[in-house]
Amino acid sequence: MTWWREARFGMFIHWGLYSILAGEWKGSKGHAEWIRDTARIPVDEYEKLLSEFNPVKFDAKEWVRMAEDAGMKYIVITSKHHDGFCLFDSQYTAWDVMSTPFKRDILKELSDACKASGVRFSTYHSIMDWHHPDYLPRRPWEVATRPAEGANFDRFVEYLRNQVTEILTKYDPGVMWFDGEWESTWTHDYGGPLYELCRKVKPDVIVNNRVDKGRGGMAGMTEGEHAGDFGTPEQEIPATGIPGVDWESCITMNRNWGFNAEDKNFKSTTELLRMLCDIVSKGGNFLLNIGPKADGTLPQESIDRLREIGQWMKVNGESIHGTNAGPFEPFGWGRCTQKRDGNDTFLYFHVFEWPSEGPLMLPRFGNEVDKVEVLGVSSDLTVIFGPNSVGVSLPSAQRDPHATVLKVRIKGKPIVFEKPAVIAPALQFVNMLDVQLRVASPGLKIRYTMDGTLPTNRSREYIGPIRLRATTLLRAASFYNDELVSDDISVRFEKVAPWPATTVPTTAAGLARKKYAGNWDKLPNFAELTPVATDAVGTVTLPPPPTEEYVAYVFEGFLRVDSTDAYVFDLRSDDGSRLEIDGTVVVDNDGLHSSAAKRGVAPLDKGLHRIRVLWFNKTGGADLELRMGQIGRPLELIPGELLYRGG
Ligand code: H79
Repeated sequence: MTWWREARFGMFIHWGLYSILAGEWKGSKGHAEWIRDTARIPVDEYEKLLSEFNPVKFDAKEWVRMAEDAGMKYIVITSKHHDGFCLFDSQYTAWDVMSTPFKRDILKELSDACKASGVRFSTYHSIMDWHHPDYLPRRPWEVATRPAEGANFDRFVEYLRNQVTEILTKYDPGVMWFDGEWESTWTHDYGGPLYELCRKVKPDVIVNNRVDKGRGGMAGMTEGEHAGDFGTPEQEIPATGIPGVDWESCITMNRNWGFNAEDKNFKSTTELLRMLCDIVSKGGNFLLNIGPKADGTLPQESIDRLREIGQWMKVNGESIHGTNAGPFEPFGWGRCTQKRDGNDTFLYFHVFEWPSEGPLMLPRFGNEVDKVEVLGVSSDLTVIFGPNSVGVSLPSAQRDPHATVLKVRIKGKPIVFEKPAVIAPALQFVNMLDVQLRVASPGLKIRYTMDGTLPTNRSREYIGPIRLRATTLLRAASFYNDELVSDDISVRFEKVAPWPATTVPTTAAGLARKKYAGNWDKLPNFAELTPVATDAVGTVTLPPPPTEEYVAYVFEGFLRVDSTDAYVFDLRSDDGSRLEIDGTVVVDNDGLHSSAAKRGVAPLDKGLHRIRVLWFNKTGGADLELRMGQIGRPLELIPGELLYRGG
């Protein structure tokens, strides 16, 4: 991952037959790379585009030069998008660029041009394929005109794997960027092996998380045990980074991925550069998309922005390339990245907004400052040092309208005056609760109180988990050299009475399960519905595949707990679900979503408790998993021996 982490900035290229249509089909506008689906173009009509694809102005070296000049370290181009058309010379299909008048292997030309530059070549390859006869499912609107009879998905997977091998061996991509993995036909049993295949054919290739089924919606981060080397937020930037987790936000320059002649909603150069600073300050990569035109040139707006981005990067690129997430939370006025320099550290502050009056005050930190400079400006900087504080003034003429970069060299690793984080399994408990406090920064002491007062430098120092046995207001703050240097945190932990157990005259093992049919966007009111089937199951489980759609299940019975305590429940589902215990909602995970987990706590007396799990699926992937654990202990799937049906 080393080169990829250092790169921080890449170019996404969406190019294919759809670029010819430029977003319009028979007067219907607003489309792009999805046009065959969104404008419902029959496959035989779409195929006619083959004879029109002739991008005579395409110049691989020129594209790579534009990326390189913009400070981008890699390009990711669509080897194949959802329409199935291949921009490369594939021995496995004629639905490729060699069947067009152009007859030039675009991937080969770009891969070669990259080799002669500082830009790495990479490919985007769609799993979903609306052209291959064996791909399933069909688009809903063409089920009648393109019947699925005779289609064999396993044969499609073989085609996919053959092409992936072909791309890896012929074009040497640094990243294999999969997409279109969300349809129900693509499962973990295909995703895991496809990742393995990439690794086997090209051991150093980096594979995104859309190879498998672990992507959590558009937020893009991997959930559960799934393959993939990095998360893929799409059209969004996470609120915070996650230490040790690799991710890349892919974002369009206007509103569309593929070329749309009417889409003039381009983000400004300033906006794009600030997005870059924001992403890198959180430890991510920025994959900025362009949608070339059918003649092989880029929209002028994209050319202009790439050039302006490049001018900024030429001066300020060192604050991006090879840097890591900054040690501070985002500021109202800008962002911060950092780079190690031996035992010392460079902090790069990206200043978006200067104060209307007076110096810009940097966040307080504990390190000695070696040097402060402005990238691209040799003089005119005024620096005011106070106790653990640095103020900076720069005449407005010297400021960069996109982002001015202050490069600050400090001794050692950053000592950030951050408030402690609280780590606790729940806010409620029955017997006792162990609470941990943590700061990431070296050199800080945490002090805390349990009587509601603000911690002072005489309060108790945190050295290990605090065991609570009664309702407590815990307050804590960070101290440096015995001085209070952070805001304080204050959390109330409550000792609660357990819910009484019920008695049931007779019981049988397992849960009663009722099945309902319907088209819902959230859990319906089951009291008004009649089940279409009823059975009994050992645990909270859905029927084995094939995945059912437009369906809901309700599990009902009793849960046995063997000691009186607070219990944590983790309910994962795709789509929505809810857990009720003794008639109270403990976890609400309702709504249309891909696989996502939520937690809740229930204080329970030793004995039997009524349990109800409600779940529904509209379309696509489906799962349901209920874990529980005594507070402070690991969570496990609820075993059958703890579940009973009423007598
Ligand atoms: O290639 C570009 C788009 O054409 C493609 N990805 C980018 C990089 C793309 N296809 N579809 N979408 C983007 C949006 C689709 C979102 C959804 Fe889902 C698919 C909503 C429900 C299924 C995946 C699973 C995202 C949320 C849940």
